[in-house]
Amino acid sequence: MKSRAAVAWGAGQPLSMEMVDVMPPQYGEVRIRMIATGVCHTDAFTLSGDDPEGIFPAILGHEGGGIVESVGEGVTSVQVGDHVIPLYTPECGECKFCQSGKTNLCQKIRETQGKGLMPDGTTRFSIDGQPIYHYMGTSTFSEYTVLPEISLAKINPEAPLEEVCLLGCGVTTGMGAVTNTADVQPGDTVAVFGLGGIGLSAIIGAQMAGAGRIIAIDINETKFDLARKLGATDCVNPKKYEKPIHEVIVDMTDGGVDFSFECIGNVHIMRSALECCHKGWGESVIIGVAGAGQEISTRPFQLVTGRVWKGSAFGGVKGRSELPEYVERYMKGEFRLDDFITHTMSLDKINDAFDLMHEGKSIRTVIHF
Ligand code: NAD
Ligand code: AHE
Ligand code: ZN
Ligand code: ZN
Repeated sequence: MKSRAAVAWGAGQPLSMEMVDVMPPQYGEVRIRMIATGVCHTDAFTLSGDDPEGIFPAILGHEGGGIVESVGEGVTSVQVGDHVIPLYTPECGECKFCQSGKTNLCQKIRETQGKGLMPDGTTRFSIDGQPIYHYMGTSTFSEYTVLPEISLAKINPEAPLEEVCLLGCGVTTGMGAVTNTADVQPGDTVAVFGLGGIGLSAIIGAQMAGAGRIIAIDINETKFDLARKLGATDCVNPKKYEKPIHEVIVDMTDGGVDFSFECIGNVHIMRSALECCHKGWGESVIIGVAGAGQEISTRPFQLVTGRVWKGSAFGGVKGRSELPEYVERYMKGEFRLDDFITHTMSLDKINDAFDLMHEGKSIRTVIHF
């Protein structure tokens, strides 16, 4: 079938609206009609050329919500009409990683997914016979996309896909990092570096966990109002201080925070986030994604003296078994998503969504199909 899609032809180029051929789903695959998709900083990261796994031409997008249009042979867990959230972290239930119970990082299809291909090593997208690659196994910037069955979370059909699409990445990542990767306890002091969709969701998670103090850090002060609304107790702009930001936070907190979260993707801030943690027990969680060739560093003494450095992907959430519950919690009103949706637009305007992100004017733009 034909599908409208925003194609990334090459690094650093704007996306281009195209009519793409989308093949029917093959064995174990599902074709879905996208209803809405968020635009995450990781899409911009890959488009910029900084992603070592970036492959072009590709259809980006990984924060979607859609409806099953057709299913391939052997598919048993979803049927036509089901409402689903695409998962860039699938859950097969069978691989060593799934079986371990210790991680959400299912590896069943990771190799082909990283090469922009379906598990059988081919792509379902083409234009005039030229293959177009998948992205993160999801490619949500297309009206129709094909995914492996294990990459779909079936959710409550009552949930508005135009909002819960944000649970496909940003909001789940931030909230999950606080409750799964870290274990924030009532009364803890938390620092969140970067107040985009991820950092603000980490603030929601910290507030829900009962953190006593939530320090929100960003160089763009327009983010502070929403951070406060979601539970931040202190908002700090590092540019307003002579001292390095980690020293500012240590001074504010009688020796450092219990937990910090890096939600930017800047290796220098990752170091600050670690070094603002309390000696003996403070834990820092890296969520931000850094470009090819970049590395983190610190004095090993920071770790010798009890600070812990961790990372988190998709908030440690197991997509098929746990994400539907996040949707239910949203439906019960435990947290809001509309605060995050600063802009909505149609797919043909998607380059504006990237501009708004780079200009620091949006939290999330949601594309409606
Ligand atoms: P965003 O662009 O919406 O937000 C980033 C924020 O960081 C902005 O508010 C910006 O002003 C702020 N910032 C930039 N430089 C700063 C600095 N030097 N000091 C303080 N603040 C600074 O991005 P997002 O969509 O929230 O994503 C954040 C990061 O998380 C990205 O690196 C993204 O790729 C990554 N990410 C990781 C996962 C995961 O599973 N690990 C999931 C989603 C996103
Ligand atoms: N491809 C990059 C890494 C990108 C990355 O870390 N992705 C996160 C999700 S970001 C969502 O917005 C992730 O889940 N990583 C785990 C994985 O298996 O990709 C690189 O550096 O090669
Ligand atoms: Zn994302
Ligand atoms: Zn698995």
